[in-house]
Amino acid sequence: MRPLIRTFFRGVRLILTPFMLIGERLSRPRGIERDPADQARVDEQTQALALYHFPACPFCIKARRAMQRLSLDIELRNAQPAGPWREELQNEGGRLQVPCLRVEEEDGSVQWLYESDAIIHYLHSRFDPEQPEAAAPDSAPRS
Ligand SMILES: N[C@@H](CCC(=O)N[C@@H](CS)C(=O)NCC(=O)O)C(=O)O
Repeated sequence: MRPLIRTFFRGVRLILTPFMLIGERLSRPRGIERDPADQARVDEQTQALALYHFPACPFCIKARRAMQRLSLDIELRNAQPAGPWREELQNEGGRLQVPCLRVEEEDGSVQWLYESDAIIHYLHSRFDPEQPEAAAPDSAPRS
């Protein structure tokens, strides 16, 4: 019975994927504009970040939209197909759930931040020029 249910949901996801991706593209928010020096500084900082995601996961779309709104160039790592990103997320992050933001700190340590709301909160607290002193995210990154 379980394989049948899994196949059913996989089929539903397969059918919905193109619609969700088209919807995301059509409703892409306008990113904030920074002066070039500020944007370069932000781009340098976001090199230490990577978002593990599934293309058609609604929680991932929410996180990607926040990145677009904040004009953040964060590497996307598709954890859907069996492959290195999926394994890395499971083994190093601790669970196979997306979205998950990998944060490499200046001292080389790595934090794995799960939960779309916590990720969005973290990105705003770090990169939203209108919210520079926002409180820490509810779900702290896991080392
Ligand atoms: N509360 C979580 C929900 C995330 C979630 O349910 N993600 C699903 C994909 S949409 C997932 O990772 N499922 C694991 C799997 O499909 O293997 C959030 O807001 O980030």
